[in-house]
Amino acid sequence: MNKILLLSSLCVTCLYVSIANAQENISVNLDKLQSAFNKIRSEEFTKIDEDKNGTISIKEYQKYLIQKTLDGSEQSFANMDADKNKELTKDEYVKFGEDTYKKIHQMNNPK
Ligand SMILES: [Ca+2]
Ligand SMILES: [Ca+2]
Repeated sequence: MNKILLLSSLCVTCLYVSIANAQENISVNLDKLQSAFNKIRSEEFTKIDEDKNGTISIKEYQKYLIQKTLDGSEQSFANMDADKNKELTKDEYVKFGEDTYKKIHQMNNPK
C-alpha cells in the first residue's frame, strides 16, 4: 500500500514538474515571439519613414499601406486564378470564397 502511495505521489510530482516546465517554455517562447515581433515592427518603421526624419507622416503611412495592399492583391489574385491564365472567371472567384469558408470552418471545427 505504501509503495502505491509513494508511486502515486511521484507521478503527481512528475506531472507538476512537467506542467511547470511547459509553462516556462511557453513563457520563453512568448518572449522570443515578442522580441521577433518588435524587431519586425522596428524594421517596418524604418522602411515606412521614407524621408528618414524619425517619424512617420500620414502620407508615408498611406503610401506604405497602398503598396502593401497592392502586393497582397497580387498574391490573393494568383490564389484565386485556378487555371493561372491571369483572368478570373466568376466560377473561380466564387469557388475561392467557398474554399476559404470551408477551410475556416474546418479550422474552427477540428474532428
Ligand atoms: Ca518621415
Ligand atoms: Ca483564371
